[in-house]
Amino acid sequence: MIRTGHQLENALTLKSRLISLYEYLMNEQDGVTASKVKQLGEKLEKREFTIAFCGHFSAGKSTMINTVIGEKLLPSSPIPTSANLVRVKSGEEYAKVFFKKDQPRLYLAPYDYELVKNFCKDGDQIEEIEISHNNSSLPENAVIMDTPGIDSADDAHRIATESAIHLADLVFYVMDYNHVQAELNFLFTRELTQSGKDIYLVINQIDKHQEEELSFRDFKQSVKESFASWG
Ligand SMILES: Nc1nc2c(ncn2[C@@H]2O[C@H](COP(=O)(O)OP(=O)(O)O)[C@@H](O)[C@H]2O)c(=O)[nH]1
Ligand SMILES: [Mg+2]
Repeated sequence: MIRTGHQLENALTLKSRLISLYEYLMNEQDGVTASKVKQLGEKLEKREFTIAFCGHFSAGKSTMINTVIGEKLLPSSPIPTSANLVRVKSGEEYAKVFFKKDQPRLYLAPYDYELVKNFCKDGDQIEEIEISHNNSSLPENAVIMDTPGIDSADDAHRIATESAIHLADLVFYVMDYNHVQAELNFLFTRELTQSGKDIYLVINQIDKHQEEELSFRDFKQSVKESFASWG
């Protein structure tokens, strides 16, 4: 990649804006938003490009991410799990686990992959997991986020505002073929679109389509119309 003088200037301007914003928010005693701004600054520093996968439990997010990475790093299960936030990136091999109450723990390779996979499913005690993998097909500086499953309007709002979505450059919203027209999907998509996110809708588990029940053309048309009717 070639960085032009223009891009460099933009990054510097952005950095100084983030610093001013951070100072302003701290003065206003809004530590929560300030810490999000700080995370954005760190992301800018590392030149990270982040892709978030969001969606209902069992839509197939983790399976899809494993396919992209080229390895079964994340647990995928037919039983809906209250998973936590998992960040996957390429680099030296380690896993870092952030607990809700305890200090974070770092697992250096060779570590117990099954243990870390189980941590990924523990949404009660664990806040976030960072997995760095040296054999992934992810480009350097790219980060993939697997977000907790959405199961209610409250979840949709929480994931959109409280999780790490502010760090996402791109959002893939994954839906199961059989649940595309759920109200939750429209709510979440609208909330993210209104906050200015680039969001791509992914209809997964397309093998469930039965052409004799409904033609693919009609299916596609009705999905387009429904999303359009929600703006
Ligand atoms: N039929 C079908 N099943 C899938 C597909 N993708 C994933 N699954 C299954 O759906 C279940 C949930 O997948 P998972 O990746 O854990 O979903 P997540 O909760 O969104 O992360 C698992 O049993 C997967 O094997 C697909 O394209 N077609
Ligand atoms: Mg999952």
